[in-house]
Amino acid sequence: MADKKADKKGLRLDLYKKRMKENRKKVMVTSPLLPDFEEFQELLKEIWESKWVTNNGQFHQQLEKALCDYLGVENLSLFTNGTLPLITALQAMHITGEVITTPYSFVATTHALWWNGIKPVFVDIDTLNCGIDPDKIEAAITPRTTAIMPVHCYGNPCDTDRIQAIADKYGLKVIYDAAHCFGVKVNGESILNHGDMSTMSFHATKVFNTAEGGALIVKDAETKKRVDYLKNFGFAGETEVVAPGINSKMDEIRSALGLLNLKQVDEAIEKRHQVAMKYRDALRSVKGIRFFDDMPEIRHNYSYFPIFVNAEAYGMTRDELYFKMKEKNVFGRRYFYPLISTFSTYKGLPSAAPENLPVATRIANEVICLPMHHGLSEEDIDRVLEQVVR
Ligand code: T4K
Repeated sequence: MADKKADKKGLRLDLYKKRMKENRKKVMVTSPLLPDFEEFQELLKEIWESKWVTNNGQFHQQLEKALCDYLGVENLSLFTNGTLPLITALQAMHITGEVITTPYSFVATTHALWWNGIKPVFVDIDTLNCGIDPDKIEAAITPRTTAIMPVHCYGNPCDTDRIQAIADKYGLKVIYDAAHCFGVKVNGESILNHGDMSTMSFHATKVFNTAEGGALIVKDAETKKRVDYLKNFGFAGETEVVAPGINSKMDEIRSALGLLNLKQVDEAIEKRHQVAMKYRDALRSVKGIRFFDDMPEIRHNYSYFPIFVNAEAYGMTRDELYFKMKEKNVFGRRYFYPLISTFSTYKGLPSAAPENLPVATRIANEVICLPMHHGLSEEDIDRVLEQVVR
């Protein structure tokens, strides 16, 4: 009898210790997809033996081709991150004056305009997808407007048809910041084929990563040639410089990492999908929490799982929930709070006034992106939900 009691106590202690260990373990908002280390070493060995480590090497060329095939695009140029393709796209198309954009994104989107001496004009967003609201674009167009730079936020496609119709009516270019869109398709077609150009980020925190990296997707081979010059200081040959380019070439090590990650990205997206379904099942009945369901005819990539907290209905503010999660080592992120339009560089712009951006202002105060990645365990998911479900 005494033995049995001791066993039971021991079991409870083990469970308690397991729980404590789990609670101490951090559940991060994301975690990078990494290939098998030995497979990566094999490719590194090839790089070491070839002594060709950057400047359009064999892995760079292979990755550009493999990404075109995977993503369903014709012309893709690799970059060192997702910010320089934005800056380069604007250079390549000689965009000047004013560009209409969203305040609800990562700062890089607007910084790319600023680095080109372009004035950002912020337009409010739509709650349906957190992308720029097409109904509000025309009112922001002035004689100085030359382009629209929307973001497919969280990988949710913008209303590309309506944006294109407005661009055509006013003779504007469209550059999509598609940093979140790896593998996203609409009616079986890549989202990256919309607009004049699209940009991607392959940062460690993205669905597909090369540690740091990115790409610019363009319409034709001639434009890709120009972009390739621009990312290589403007060199068109050993001694000829045709434009004031920058250095943004992806090296062989990152390209090799990308080639290996590409082989496992579908499996990673499926794992993300499973996480999304579990979150949705558990959150559907929680009052005051809104989230996105799959949209018709879209192949999603589940890059982020944003929830929007209505403080009154939920009985707790977004920040109260965010810090409560943090205390339990569950690390969501408030992407995208604060709005770009509130940062010191931009807040003086007339379009940055909160009255001009009521939806974005509200959403930025409601959002928490829950942990979402391929490596989340059942226990991790339960720990996230324990914090949010009430
Ligand atoms: N346009 C849009 C719409 C974007 O969202 C972004 C970038 C860009 C353009 C520009 O692309 P890049 O030039 O960055 O390629 C992160 C990323 O740095 C940034 O790429 C991303 N968007 C943005 C939304 O999020 P932080 O400051 O939140 O990252 P950080 O370092 O806090 O990492 C978040 C979590 O990820 C960590 O808490 C843990 C995990 N993590 C992170 C890293 C770097 C890892 O587990 N391992 C890692 O190596 O900005």
